[in-house]
Amino acid sequence: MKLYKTENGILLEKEDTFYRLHEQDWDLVVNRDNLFDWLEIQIESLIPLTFTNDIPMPEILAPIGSQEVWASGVTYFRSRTARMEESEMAGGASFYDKVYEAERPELFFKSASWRVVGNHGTVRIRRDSSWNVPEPELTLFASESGTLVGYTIGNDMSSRSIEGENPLYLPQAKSYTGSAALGPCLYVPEYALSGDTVIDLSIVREGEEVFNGEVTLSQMKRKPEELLQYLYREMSFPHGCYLMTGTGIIPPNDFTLQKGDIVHISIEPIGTLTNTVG
Ligand code: DO4
Ligand code: MG
Repeated sequence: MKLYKTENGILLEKEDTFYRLHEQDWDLVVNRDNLFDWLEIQIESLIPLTFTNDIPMPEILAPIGSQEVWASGVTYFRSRTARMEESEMAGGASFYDKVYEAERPELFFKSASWRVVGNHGTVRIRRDSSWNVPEPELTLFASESGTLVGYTIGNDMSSRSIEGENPLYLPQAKSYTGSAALGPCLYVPEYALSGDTVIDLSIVREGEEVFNGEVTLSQMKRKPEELLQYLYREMSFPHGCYLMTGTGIIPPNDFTLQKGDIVHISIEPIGTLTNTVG
């Protein structure tokens, strides 16, 4: 099942049919350990909606209320190698190698909810950054107790030039206006996503695809539960929390995003997150 936050309230989609939930407070709806079962019960008393030209589907917003967005780093071999290359001159290479092998993962704060961009929103590259990429990431949603209850698609927009200059600049490379996108929905499955789930990234410039890459979840070194366990160790999240799980797709080193590029990130059961670089 999929939950959409829209300009006209919270919609539930099951098998291509949409319903409007009775409960319309996003934080109350999503923050429950048994979210899938609760939605199954809700649907029994909901009326199917029909969208037409006269009554179109309302605009979809980022699937977030009061939740924070955190992110994981260097969870794929490809990410480890790319970071080692970009920070070689700064002497930062060994940090990335070590964190890839270490028991403790890299976790960092990515965004407050109000700064998150939704599907079809505009993401940004920093004006003081010369080398920029989108990072397509499976994004977990966990309830207050740390239970994984759903997924969305995340774009961890990043400055490789700033991060590569000095690893201590990571917060500036990762967190700025327009650097975090989530959507299109919160996907709430009965069972966890399997390792053969594919993440696909396509970057389109002036109508031409300039980069395409894909990776499967099985290539991630860490388990989602392991990342959440570390995140929740010494931190409380009263409304639940989103956690991006790191990127396994990084364009070649001579690639940088340009204004006007369109970034599509698809994860089959969840959908596609599309953002324009502004
Ligand atoms: O170590 C820096 C950030 C890594 C990251 O964002 C990723 O691997 O996705
Ligand atoms: Mg990332």
